[in-house]
Amino acid sequence: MSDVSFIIRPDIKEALDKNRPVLALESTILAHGMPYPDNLEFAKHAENIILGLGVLPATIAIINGKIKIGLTQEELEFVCKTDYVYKTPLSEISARVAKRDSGATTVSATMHIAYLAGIRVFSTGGIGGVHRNYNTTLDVSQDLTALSNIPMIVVSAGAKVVLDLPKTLETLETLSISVIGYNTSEFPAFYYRSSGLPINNRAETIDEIIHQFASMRRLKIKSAMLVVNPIKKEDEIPATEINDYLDYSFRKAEENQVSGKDVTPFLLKTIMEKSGGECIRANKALALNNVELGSKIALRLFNI
Ligand code: PSU
Ligand code: MN
Repeated sequence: MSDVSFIIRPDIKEALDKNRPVLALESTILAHGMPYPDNLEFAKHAENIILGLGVLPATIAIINGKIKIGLTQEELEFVCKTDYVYKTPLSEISARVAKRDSGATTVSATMHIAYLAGIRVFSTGGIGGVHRNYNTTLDVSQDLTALSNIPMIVVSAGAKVVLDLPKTLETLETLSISVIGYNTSEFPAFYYRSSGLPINNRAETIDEIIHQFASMRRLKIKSAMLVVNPIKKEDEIPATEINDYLDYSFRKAEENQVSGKDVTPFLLKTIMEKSGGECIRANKALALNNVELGSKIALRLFNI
């Protein structure tokens, strides 16, 4: 075998060796989920929140074929500014490495790399899931299959609202993924708190999350624990407003014949433009909220 390029920033390596808390972060949300400079502002704000809580942020990306765990400031800027950074799901990590390309890792790819490095907690914005036009496209995100066989804690504000949320929730169940509502009994709808879809496992405290995860590990359950953390009330956008933006974005996607892995970034971009920046603000706010919860989970996890 030739080289497996896998570079952990030295401070993160040391923290993992000494069993200190580390929180994984993805890079697709930066390269393909938000425009520049919002993405860079968000990335810096997220890292500051995590560091402030005494946890090390480990953003994961592929830079010129090297898998990086923990980016330098320059690398972070590169990922946020450069338009030839490929959106990279788990199935495409090997292609990016072999071709010496740069790639922004999605939830599925980030989970795989983080787990390999010994990181147990990961915060994102919203996971991918079953797309609304599933019946004709069979489009289901690799995030769901990754969640079904990588045993770590993933914190998200539910699945992105551009998806079919009832089908996504059903599929999470089919794939044996434990969904825990953090102070909620409903699956959150990304930009707003309440989807109307009940979930029956609610945790009031971080301790409850830790205990359930510890029990999953003892039972050798291979799937992830998906902690769903609704956007804060003051940051949410009403469902009616979002539905208008969604109708417009779906129409635009059809007109432009957008397909495959371009669908999610296209829809998010169109919604963000149509809402005049309101959805960017909400997306940042929900992702920062997840980063805060993920850090607190990481702190407790490394203390048990
Ligand atoms: N959360 C966000 N914005 C994003 C994403 C998540 O707030 O852009 C990304 C994640 O990387 C996720 C991906 O894995 O969208 C899902 O893409 P797809 O539907 O093509 O699997
Ligand atoms: Mn897809």
